[in-house]
Amino acid sequence: MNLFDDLKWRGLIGQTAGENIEEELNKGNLTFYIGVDPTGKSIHAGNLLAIMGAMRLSRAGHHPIILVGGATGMIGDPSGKNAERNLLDAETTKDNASKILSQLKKLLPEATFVNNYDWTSTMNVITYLRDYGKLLTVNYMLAKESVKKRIETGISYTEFSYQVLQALDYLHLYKTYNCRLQVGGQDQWGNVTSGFELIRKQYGDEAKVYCLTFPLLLKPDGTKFGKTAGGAVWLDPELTSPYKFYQFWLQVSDEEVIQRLKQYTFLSKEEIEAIEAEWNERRELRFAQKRLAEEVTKIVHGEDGLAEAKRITDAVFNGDVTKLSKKEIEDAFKDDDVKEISEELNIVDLLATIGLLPSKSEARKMVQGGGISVNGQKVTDINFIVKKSDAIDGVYTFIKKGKKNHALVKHL
Ligand code: 629
Repeated sequence: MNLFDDLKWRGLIGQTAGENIEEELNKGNLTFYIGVDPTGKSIHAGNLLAIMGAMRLSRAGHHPIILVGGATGMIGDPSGKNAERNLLDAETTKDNASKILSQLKKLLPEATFVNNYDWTSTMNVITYLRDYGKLLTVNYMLAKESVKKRIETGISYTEFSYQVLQALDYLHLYKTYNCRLQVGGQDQWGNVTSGFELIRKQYGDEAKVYCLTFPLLLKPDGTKFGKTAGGAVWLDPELTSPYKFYQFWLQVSDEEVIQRLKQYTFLSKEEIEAIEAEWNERRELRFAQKRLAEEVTKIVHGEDGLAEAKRITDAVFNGDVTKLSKKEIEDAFKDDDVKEISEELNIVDLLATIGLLPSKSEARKMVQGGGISVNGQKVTDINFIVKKSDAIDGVYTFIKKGKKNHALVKHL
């Protein structure tokens, strides 16, 4: 399948600009770019879609430039935001930029990396206003979604100008690298086309430049994909452990899973169709979710990260958490509520105290019925004392109720 049809099949073609973009994409050999602002310490699952879009273009024979927005990160993109952003200082931006850069280098080692601070910080204000400001009208800029929706509530001149900086980047990369395509998520459409406009104002309509955005699909309930109760799903293993990352993909709903396989893996149409067929035989086995989680975790955390995620998953859901270290347990349960206790209780009192069972009598029944295990050992004696000295690393006791429910007790 050619690149354009593949992107279309995956639902990754949002909006496009430029004549015959389909042909150009299928031909290969275009230099293109995507920008990321260092407004946070890490890329997250939401951004990953567009980054993987860039990886797809690269694999199809185009040449990626990754721009880190050292300058734009200090201004603040109003796209997709309802209110003015807080300004980040130079040091935070720089620190974020180096972290994001090393993540991107792992995903796209073949790319050329640039930072717009290099050409933006040295630009003279007279040049900015005379040479470039004249090429974009305020009327054009006001018509952008990112600006329009802030007209009532207000937008600073700073954020209003953001699109000009991004446009200047595209122009700069066009001149310097013959970069002729900018890609980004759907929210970037306004900024991406400002650059397209600026290049064509300067070089005429013959300039063969293009824009492509990837649609950001929402979850069935209308909320953004890539967030959990604990917040965003980050690529940085310090912020979201490979185990939690893997779990996030494992929990994708049946409604969405095939779509996410198309968007977030490099599996072919044939492979995805085969997965879908197998999954459809017994959806409750979550075969498609498992393949999705494996593929994305491997892309982001490598084989080692995937192995770690699977080992912890196995210990938590099927086996024995005593095989895990204190750090792995803390990692695995970081966003869950860990029940803290300061006294040694018998199993029945403990189960009721931490709320794993609604009452002592139900707790007693459950223990006697063989439904409870403590640190991987079945406990049927209702007088069993859960001791701190028996805890994993002297801190954690893992209690399992039936097959699916569990609680982690932290001894104070
Ligand atoms: C200068 C800065 C450029 C080109 C792009 C940029 C960054 C851009 C932006 N992008 C988002 C970000 O950095 O803000 N103005 O968080 C984010 N992007 C990935 C996708 C996105 C977008 O990194 O494009 O749509 C999220 O999926 O929001 O010359």
